[in-house]
Amino acid sequence: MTSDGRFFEVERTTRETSIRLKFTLDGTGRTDITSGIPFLDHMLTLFAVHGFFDLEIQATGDHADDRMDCHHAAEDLGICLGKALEGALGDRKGIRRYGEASVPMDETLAHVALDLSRRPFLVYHTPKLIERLGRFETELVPEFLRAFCQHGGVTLHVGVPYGENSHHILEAVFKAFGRALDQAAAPDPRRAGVPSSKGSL
Ligand SMILES: [Mn+2]
Repeated sequence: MTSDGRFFEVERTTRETSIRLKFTLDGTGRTDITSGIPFLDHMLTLFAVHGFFDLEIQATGDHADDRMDCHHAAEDLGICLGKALEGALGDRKGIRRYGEASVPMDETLAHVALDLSRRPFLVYHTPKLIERLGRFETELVPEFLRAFCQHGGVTLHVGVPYGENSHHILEAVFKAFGRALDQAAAPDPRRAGVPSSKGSL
């Protein structure tokens, strides 16, 4: 595995959104993100900075219309980030496969555990969130993450046992998500092949 080669670019256009996303697994946390949803830009920046990924996103679509919600953009951004992870990971040989992180943010604690298993699954438990942060509907976080898992081949568990402030809760989730993914995707020098007793992922 060459650590500087783990990069993938996705371009995806539908009648609902048009997205260009560049993802570097072994980056430095450099970001240039304009999704059209400022709160989601903030969350994806935290994900990249704390995971040491480079992430560029340009997204346009029906979410620019104030009469529409952000659902299509959130789901399609999850699809594109998942596809980019799948492409950047390649054959998944020699990686740690599992990652986990607990991240506090003031009164909140978020725990994320993930498996780069090619078994898409999302488990998501948080305290009740306020409906909206900016113009972003907080119920779209699991929609984004589910699409990411589906297209990235990831089992992802998000648990927030306690927390009060919705911004803090989601911020801790995205930081922990970045840290856990960084750990799982990192090379394990003891592992020559695919990290599975079955011999394939
Ligand atoms: Mn913040």
